[in-house]
Amino acid sequence: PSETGRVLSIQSHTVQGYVGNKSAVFPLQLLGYDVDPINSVQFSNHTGYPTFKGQVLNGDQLWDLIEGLAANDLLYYTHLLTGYIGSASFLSTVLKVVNRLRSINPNLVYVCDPVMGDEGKLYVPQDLVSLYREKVVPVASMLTPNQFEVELLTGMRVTSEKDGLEACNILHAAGPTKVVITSMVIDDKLHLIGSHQKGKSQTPEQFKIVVPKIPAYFTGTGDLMTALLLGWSNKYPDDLGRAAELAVSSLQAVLRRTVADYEKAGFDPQTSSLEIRLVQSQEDIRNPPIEYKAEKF
Ligand code: ATP
Ligand code: PLP
Ligand code: PXL
Repeated sequence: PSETGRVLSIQSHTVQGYVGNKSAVFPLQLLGYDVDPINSVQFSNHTGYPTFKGQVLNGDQLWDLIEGLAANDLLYYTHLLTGYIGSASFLSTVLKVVNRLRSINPNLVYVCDPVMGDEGKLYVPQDLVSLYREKVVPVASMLTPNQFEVELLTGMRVTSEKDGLEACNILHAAGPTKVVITSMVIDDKLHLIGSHQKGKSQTPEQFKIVVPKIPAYFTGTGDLMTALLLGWSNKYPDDLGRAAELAVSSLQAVLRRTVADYEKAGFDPQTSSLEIRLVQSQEDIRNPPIEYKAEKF
């Protein structure tokens, strides 16, 4: 594995529980990265709980932090990572951040999880969809949509592996050289589809990883997955399949531990959304035994 880097991670912060930066910063640090978090919100807990309290950072406040870093020559980053973003104005400022970071490091890798919804339901304002499609996708280096998000970005229905591969090709043509559809449900199993276009007008290298669906509902797993994909794909820049095997194997180990720990404590893991057991899973993050293999198309 090669060099690590310095990551600017613009994501949610929750006081309790693991979503957004709480789910991404620690794993990236374990993999050896310097991670500088900007908290796009600070909430008591994630929004899936009955209530939450807290504050939202606006675009001007984000830009203020960037100016502060710039004034001290602290804007050199190898990677920018973004996840859930709640408003078009904040996302527009993120676009300004991408340009600013690339003016300092033209090789900046922008890893974007275009969080918009899941299972046919949008949980961001509608005006974010066209902004992601028209402005964000073209500047992203790696994109990690789920099945629903890939449909929103390409305008096509994506229900089979073949659709997924075609959607990846459409997204490559729009910008990102690496695309990972983090989950598609096919026959009750979860399929991850990965695609790496190594050169302009080259045929992408494509693969899938199939995992069984665990009968429980987790929050923050998408954020963890994107962080792990950033971490491993930078260590294996020419082998996205290998990077995805490592990320998936870590993630599944975390999820198994999470379910086991809830059961030990006497909770039924099917009754509510589970907080992932991140701190307890350090070894599975640093050194994941590969249990799930990438199958080439
Ligand atoms: P996004 O953050 O873009 O909305 P997403 O919807 O894919 O991403 P999740 O559904 O949280 O995010 O899934 C992230 C990863 O976690 C996937 O690769 C999936 O395989 C894994 N995962 C999530 N839930 C389960 C589950 N119940 N059983 C097995 N794996 C799961
Ligand atoms: N539900 C709501 C209301 C959200 O805001 C988010 C944010 O991303 C999610 C679910 C998704 O969580 P995950 O990243 O685990 O898919
Ligand atoms: O990506 C998950 C996420 C991020 N940020 C906030 C959330 C959630 C999931 O519920 O509530 C604030």
